[in-house]
Amino acid sequence: MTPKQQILETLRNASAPISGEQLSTQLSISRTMVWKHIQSLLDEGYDIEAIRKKGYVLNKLQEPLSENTLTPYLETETYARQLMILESCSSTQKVAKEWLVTNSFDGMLIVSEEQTEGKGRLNRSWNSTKGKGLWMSWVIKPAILPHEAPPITLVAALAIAHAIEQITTLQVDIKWPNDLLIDGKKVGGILTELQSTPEQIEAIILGIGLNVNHQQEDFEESIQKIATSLAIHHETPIYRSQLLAEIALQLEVAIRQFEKEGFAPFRERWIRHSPMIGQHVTAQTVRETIQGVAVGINEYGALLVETSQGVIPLFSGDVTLS
Ligand code: BT5
Repeated sequence: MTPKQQILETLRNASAPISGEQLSTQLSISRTMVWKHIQSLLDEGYDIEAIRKKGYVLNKLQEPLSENTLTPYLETETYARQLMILESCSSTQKVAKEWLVTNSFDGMLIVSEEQTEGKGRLNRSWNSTKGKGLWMSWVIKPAILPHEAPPITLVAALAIAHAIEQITTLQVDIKWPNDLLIDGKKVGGILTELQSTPEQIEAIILGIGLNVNHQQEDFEESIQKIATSLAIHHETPIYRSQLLAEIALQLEVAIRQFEKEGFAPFRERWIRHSPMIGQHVTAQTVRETIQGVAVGINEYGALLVETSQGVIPLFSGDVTLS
């Protein structure tokens, strides 16, 4: 470890301010060198406060994502064991696709502090404010057949909801197929892209956007009314590295189970997380508008809508309460 990394590590583990003198003695370097390293950390985006007569305090919550901050929390076998952390990119989905041209790893994580062209489904845009959220793509290679892939989005949504509940105790709802909601507002979204031949899956790129430490004004004007973040509903800000490691774990556990047992063991839990079940809905698909009551979900992850013409399974689309 370099002296700069040692300073960071000491501040990260400290429960009280650490003085320049303490750091200088501990690392056997001059006070001037300590000061220079602190300046350099500030330049890198670390939020370090110098409290008069007491010392330095690192604000972990504003800490940029890094392998150093993530690894101590990571409990997975393969997920996030290879990773790329970017300061900025167009879209982590795009970076993942480029990476896949010459690489292969089940559980590769690409995460960026900012996306300039973040994407939702149907090429909609995804607002990805710098440093506030988790904008990430997971490259996974589950041992399933291409036609078995659709419920992956629902399994991922459950895993993320579970991870959030573990770290924050917030209650997260899932809106079919890919929205995570808190109090009816969107806190996250999932974009699942499949690379496969008719016979086998080459990779699934699971794009996840999660609003973590935003205040309401951090969102673009156009989504102010529909978007929310975890921090808006939580008393204290959330340490993104810890949350990311928990998401990695819950995703890995869920996808492994899905590979072996399919969607059946997730179905009940998914329904419990989805307040829309039992409600009158309007579903907009690429081809038509369907009205009816959302009555459940089948083993392929299709939403079942009871209409005057009978129960219709919905494989894609946008659903709103009517
Ligand atoms: C989604 O699409 O919800 C999928 C979003 C996936 C984003 C991730 S971020 C990492 C990875 N890289 C990418 O480029 N994408 C993935 P959809 O259901 O189509 O919802 C899109 C709609 O959500 C937009 O039209 C807005 O109305 C709204 N929206 C955009 N940004 C938002 C945000 N930050 N929070 C809440 N809602 C947002």
